[in-house]
Amino acid sequence: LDYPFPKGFWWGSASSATQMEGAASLGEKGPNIWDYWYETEPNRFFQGVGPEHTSQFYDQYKSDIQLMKETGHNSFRFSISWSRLIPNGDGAVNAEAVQFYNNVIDELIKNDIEPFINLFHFDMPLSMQEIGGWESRAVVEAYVRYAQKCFELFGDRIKYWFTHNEPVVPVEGQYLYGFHYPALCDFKKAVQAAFHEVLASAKAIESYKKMNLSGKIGIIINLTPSYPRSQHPMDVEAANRADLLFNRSFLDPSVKGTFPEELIELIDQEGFTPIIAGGDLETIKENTVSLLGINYYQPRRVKAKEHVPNPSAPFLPERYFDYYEMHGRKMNPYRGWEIYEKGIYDLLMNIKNNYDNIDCFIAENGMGVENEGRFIGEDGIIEDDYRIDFYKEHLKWVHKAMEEGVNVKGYHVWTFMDNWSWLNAYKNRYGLVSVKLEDDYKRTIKKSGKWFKNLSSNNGF
Ligand code: BGP
Repeated sequence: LDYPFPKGFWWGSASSATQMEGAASLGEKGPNIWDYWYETEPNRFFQGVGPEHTSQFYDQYKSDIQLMKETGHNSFRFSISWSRLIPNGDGAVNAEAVQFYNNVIDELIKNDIEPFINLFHFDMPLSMQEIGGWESRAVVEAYVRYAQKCFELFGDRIKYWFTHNEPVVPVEGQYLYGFHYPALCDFKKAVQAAFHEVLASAKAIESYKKMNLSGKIGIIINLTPSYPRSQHPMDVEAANRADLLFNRSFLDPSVKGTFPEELIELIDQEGFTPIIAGGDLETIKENTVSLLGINYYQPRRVKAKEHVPNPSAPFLPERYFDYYEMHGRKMNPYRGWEIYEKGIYDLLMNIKNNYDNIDCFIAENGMGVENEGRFIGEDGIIEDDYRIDFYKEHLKWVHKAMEEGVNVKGYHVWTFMDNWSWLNAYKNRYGLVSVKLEDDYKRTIKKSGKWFKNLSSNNGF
């Protein structure tokens, strides 16, 4: 093996409830913002395919878990749907949901696949959004009760918990750029929502610790390393600001228990200081994560602003920097995101050097492809060599970071099987396993799924 990985390394994938369960209105399940948004605007992003029709894991979890085995999973991350478990967001628990998640957990364990549970993956219960979503303090408290319920119900078997997936994304989507309901554009609300997510995470960690269970609890953050166009101090400063706003806003409080001073100054100076209750900052300080999941897709290429921003335009992070298209950058030809493999190494080294070398793992990394059916070979399987190359090239850099001392515990791809995307339903496919919607959601392992099995069995490549 050119790239061996240590014994016990986690190989697997990540997923989320809304994107793969289907059964969105089954039984007592309450609506979340996606059910509602789809119902009211089915063609805004979703091309007429809604959460009801996501990959049917709810019905097929048993055979899907067999496919996880066949594709070499020794671990699997899924999220609990808050509105399935607690239909009103706060209060009574749905017994059918408890049964479902118990079944999934037990089936995974029976098949030697370690279940990793994430508590929040973009799917705010509608009743909670109606009282303000992450902007509202009451929702923080309801989330903590929901988290506690999950620890009580499943904490005997779950060793790895996560409070959020990509907490910056609901802030961007709901409060800045309009791609999650209610699609507002309000920087002040965005700051309050971000603060509440950080607080909710710390409070969930606090209640987990009080229960004296033996697992670890962490958070999953998407990191987009910011690269300046040049070493000119203004470009460097622009990249620093993008890093503060998009990465360090969650990374620092989650791992170090404090917000960066420079970020606080920036927010205060613009008049966006959030409401912070007495004791909140202490709660955040005392309840940092013991494991960090990192999602990596692409870097951020940043330059200093070239034009004075129009003061009457809505205030967005881009007030502080511009993006630029780096000459010669490598693009994913089948979707449009930049591919920069070394970014994964740079961000891991940053964790080692500036975040106490906390235990971490790659919690999502993957390549979306449009019209993937065009790559079906004669044997009827998708020959996704581009995806195998993508994984290999990233894993080489992960390996190098580990050789240099970063505590990386595993590598999870996005995702196990093709699933529904928040922005474009089934347009971009990511799975190790394909899902054919028009053929009763038929699953077929792709070439990358077979490759992943070898990767995991050999513990390297
Ligand atoms: C991450 C999310 C996932 C997933 C992925 C791919 O940010 O955690 O939920 O959707 O991105 O993105 P997309 O589906 O938009 O192509």
